[in-house]
Amino acid sequence: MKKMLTAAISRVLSGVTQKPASRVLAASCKYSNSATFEIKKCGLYRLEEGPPVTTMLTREDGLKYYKMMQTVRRMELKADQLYKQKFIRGFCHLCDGQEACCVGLEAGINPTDHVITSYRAHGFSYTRGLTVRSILAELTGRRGGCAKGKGGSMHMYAKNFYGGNGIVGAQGPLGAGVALACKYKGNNEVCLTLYGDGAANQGQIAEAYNMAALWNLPCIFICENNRYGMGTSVERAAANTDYYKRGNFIPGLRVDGMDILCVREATKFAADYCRSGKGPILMELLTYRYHGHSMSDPGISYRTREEIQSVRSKSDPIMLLKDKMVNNKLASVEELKEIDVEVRKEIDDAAQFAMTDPEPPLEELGHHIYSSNPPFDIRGANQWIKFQSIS
Ligand SMILES: Cc1ncc(C[n+]2csc(CCOP(=O)(O)OP(=O)(O)O)c2C)c(N)n1
Ligand SMILES: [Mg+2]
Repeated sequence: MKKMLTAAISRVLSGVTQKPASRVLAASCKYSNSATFEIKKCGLYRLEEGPPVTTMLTREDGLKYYKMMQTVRRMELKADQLYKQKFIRGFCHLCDGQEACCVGLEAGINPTDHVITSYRAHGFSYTRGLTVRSILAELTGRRGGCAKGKGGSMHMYAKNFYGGNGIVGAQGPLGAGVALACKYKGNNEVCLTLYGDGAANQGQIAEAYNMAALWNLPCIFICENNRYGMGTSVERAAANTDYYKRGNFIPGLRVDGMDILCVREATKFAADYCRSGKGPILMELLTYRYHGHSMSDPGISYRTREEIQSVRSKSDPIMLLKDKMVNNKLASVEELKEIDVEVRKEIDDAAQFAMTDPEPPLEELGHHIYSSNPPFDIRGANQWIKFQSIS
């Protein structure tokens, strides 16, 4: 009897400790297909109604968002490492901490809609469809990079993604222009025009608001308020830190930019608003960057380590989604860990490619200046150096 009992206990224990694939499969039957969540109410400006305060998350979408956010996080951490190893040179602005913004915005629009952003563009490049490989190879200036190694950190482009813009605020008028094209073509598409809290103080942003409102353009202006423009806090830079009200005549939403579900719902609301022909709308996403402004900024001279730590421990976007999914049986901790392992492998493979792919040959320096044009000569650093521009 005692022997039988011992054997039974050991069977049970071995089932707990070893975890073959069949067990994971059996466990998946215990998952819920979806769950409903209460989300934070958005601040509203010139709007009677805002996005819903409850939303449904399917297990499938939850797993997809988790993997995408984790990929962006790991890709940025790898970029940090490659930069320190001098594989990446020049400017490099990382977006870890802000993952719920790029992933949540993409979840609220269609791939046929349009996105334009600032130099903090790696996450958007990925969510708009570029591979990690082509992004990291662009950072290291290699041939297989998404801009053939000639754009670098700030100049990545994809279908319906217009970069990657190094001049603070310059993408504001361009985004309004893309929205004008949507309206002109009557295709019911919208343009997400992103800028930072620092850029929000620029004149050209106000000019873009004005034209977009005058012409009723389907433009969603999105201020990613990560609390700092370089080393200057929003309180020191802006007379009015309610960025969602700064469109004056344009309605606005203030959104919890650390909660992917809030971002998704607000984006759907804003896109519906634009598609119904009401003109532009503004969203302020409250978020935070863990890294300094760029790789040359350690990011701790104008803010405390405690502040960064407190955001990490209380409102990390990946942790928030993970908790929601696990507490509502949409996924298990083990399953999410398996995703982490997969993501790490993808990033490591991509980094290997980015370090070993050759640089583009010098003769190609002048190529692709225009997307379609007959070849023409261009001057190099002096009049005797000539390159060819070939589209
Ligand atoms: C027209 C112009 N002015 C100044 C700069 C230098 N600059 C680069 S980033 C930056 C701060 C922008 O901060 P914010 O808009 O909050 O974006 P974040 O970096 O926080 O994403 C400044 C002043 C620039 N690139 N372009
Ligand atoms: Mg900022």
